[in-house]
Amino acid sequence: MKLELRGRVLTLDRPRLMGIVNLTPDSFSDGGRFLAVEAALAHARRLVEEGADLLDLGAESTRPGAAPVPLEEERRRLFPVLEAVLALGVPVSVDTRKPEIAEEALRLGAHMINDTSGLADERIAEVAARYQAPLVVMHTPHPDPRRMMEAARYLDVVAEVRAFLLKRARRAERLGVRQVVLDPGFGFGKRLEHNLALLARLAELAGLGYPLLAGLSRKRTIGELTGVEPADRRVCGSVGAHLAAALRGARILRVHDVAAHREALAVFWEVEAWAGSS
Ligand code: HH2
Repeated sequence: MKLELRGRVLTLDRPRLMGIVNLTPDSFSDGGRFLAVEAALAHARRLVEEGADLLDLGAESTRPGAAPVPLEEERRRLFPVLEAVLALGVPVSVDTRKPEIAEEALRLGAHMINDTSGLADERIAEVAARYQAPLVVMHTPHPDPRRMMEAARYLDVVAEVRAFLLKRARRAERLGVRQVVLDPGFGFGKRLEHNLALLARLAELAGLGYPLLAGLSRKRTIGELTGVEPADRRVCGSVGAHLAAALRGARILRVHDVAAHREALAVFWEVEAWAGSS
């Protein structure tokens, strides 16, 4: 399997690391630190040096309870950094729910759109299709972060997420999207037991035949399982979760701590390769 990033190709025969560059003043783990373009660029550069295969730039926080960011504000936060980061030469994904932002980002040269709304506004798929960019289709039970935890009610979370993703992926394809990437949306309208069920049964989503992205980096679930409160100290727990995800077929891991994941994967994937060849 491979990811076709508008002329660039990322093979997915092993797990790849998507480094997170947050441009939000209210992100739960590194809010406010990367506001200035220079600081954001330095952060992106460091993630690339540490071994990120692609970067994910987001200017609107989507954590539970977050208020929407107006279009102009998202534009102001995102585009100066995007232009600078594109010059680093690694593929860049843009984390946005707005078709207008997606369109402008792709026009500037971004390689992929990461829509955490689960295709709430279908125009984003039309935009991705027009620019032949892959689109991440992520599950959320409610596109508004202020409402999504109220919607954290499932009979069988894995079956429901699977059905949702399949339906939205097919819709995106009908709208012309060339490549869809699926993501269960860990933490998006999901409590600990939901996240654990999804992680344990991730192979059922990997089996759908689309590249699978997993993002558990520093999330509340990691804090709940490890007892580590400050989000930026949840590195080991995040690595543990992502190795479990990789073992079940996730091939893009969305992470804050690239160096730690790179090291862990170097060992983990070597063992997997040996197991596969012996
Ligand atoms: N999680 C977050 C944001 N974007 N995109 C995908 N595809 N999958 C995810 O799990 C995901 C995502 C939330 O994490 P973070 O960016 O660190 O925080 P914030 O939303 O506060 O910026």
